[in-house]
This record gives sequence, C-alpha cells and structure tokens, in this order.
Amino acid sequence: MLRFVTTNEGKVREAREYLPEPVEQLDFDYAEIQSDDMGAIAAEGAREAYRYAGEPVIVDDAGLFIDAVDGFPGPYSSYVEDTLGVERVWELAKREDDRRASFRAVIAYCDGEEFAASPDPVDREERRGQDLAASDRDSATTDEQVVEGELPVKLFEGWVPGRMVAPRGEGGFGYDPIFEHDGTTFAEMSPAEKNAVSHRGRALAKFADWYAER
Ligand code: ITT
Repeated sequence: MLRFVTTNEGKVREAREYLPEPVEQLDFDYAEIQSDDMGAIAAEGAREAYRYAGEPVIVDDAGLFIDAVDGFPGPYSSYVEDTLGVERVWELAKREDDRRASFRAVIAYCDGEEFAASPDPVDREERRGQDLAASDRDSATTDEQVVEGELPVKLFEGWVPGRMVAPRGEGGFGYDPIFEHDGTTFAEMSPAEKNAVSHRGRALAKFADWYAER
C-alpha cells in the first residue's frame, strides 16, 4: 500500500491510472517551504508526510512555467491559481507573442530507509547546510538537523512542453484547460491520455520502474 499525501484528488486519479499497486490518498496539507527548487519543496513535504503517516509516502510538487514571463507562476502555481485563477493566467499569457510553456512535476518518495544508487537523485537535506552562511554553520548542528539528515528522500522528475491557449475542455484539473500539448489541451484528454505525455506521467513512470525493484 502506497500513500499519496496530497489535498489534490486529481493527482491521485492520475497515479491510480498509472501504478499497478493500490494507492490511497492521505489528505494531509503538509507545510510547503518557499523555494525556487521544486525538488526541495517536494523533499521537505515527503519528510513531513512520512513523519505524520509513519508509512511509505509519495508527495508530488508540480507547477506551470510560462516561458515569456520567466517561468511564472512556477513553484508558486498553487498560490497563483488560488489568487488570480486560471482564466487570468491565460489573460496574462495571451498578451505575449511567445506562448510556449511547460509543466514540471517532482514526485518524492520516503519510507525512512536509505536508497541504493540509481540515476534518480536523493535529497539528503544537505542543502540546508549549504544555504547557511559560513559563520552560522558551526552552530547549526542541532538534534533536529541530525534527524533530518537521516531521512533521505528519492526524487523523480518529469516535464512536458506545450503552449498556452484559451481554455478548452472539461477534464483534468488546475491549469489543464489552458495548456495545449500537440494540439490538444490536457483538459481535453482522458487521464490515461494525459499520463502518456504529461509531466506527472513521466515522473510516475520513473517512480513505478524503480518502486517495482524496491
Ligand atoms: P498538494 O500540494 O496538496 O499535493 P496542490 O494542488 O496544492 O496539492 P501543487 O502545489 O503541486 O499541488 O500544485 C501546484 C499548482 O499547479 C496547483 O494550482 C495545481 O492545480 C496545479 N497543477 C499541478 N499539476 C497540474 C496538472 O497536472 N495539470 C494542471 N494543473 C496542475
């Protein structure tokens, strides 16, 4: 049994479509750290979710990156959907000649154990040490950091290119109606069709291969 820790049912639907084992949604709203690095956001989320659930968990951090506006809304996609809304993101994108965009997803897995080497990265909380100023480093060896350093998280990344379009389609969730890939918006695709090409599908594919071996 794998617990997908997310408040977003759409993500779980897509994971169920893809993964052979049962996936249960755990509707727990872990604190998202503020960072430009989606891997860091997902890894911290997976640690917190694992501590909460005490069982193997995956979390998924995803975002829409619009080329003409330097990748906005990117890691802030959730906040922007809640505040501006999808229609107004399209209003913003349509003013640009360059309508290219991409979706990115990072799936983070944590079960409290170490990981054997594989091409997919492991987050070991080292960034926390790197981010500290040299003068702070000596005083930064609290118990909490030792514990966090011992909770590795495996990351699986996926992305898909596309373009921004006026909203079309009834399926999917979030920004799906305004993101077109090969002439079809994600909201016009079934979950299986979306998974076959999407950022999440690609991350899930890597995860599924690796998890089957674990
Ligand atoms: P959790 O953090 O609880 O998993 P969330 O919906 O807040 O749920 P994210 O922070 O990863 O998840 O989502 C960032 C935003 O991007 C959010 O507004 C989503 O609706 C949107 N989003 C994520 N994946 C998407 C996808 O495949 N298609 C369309 N929009 C997506």
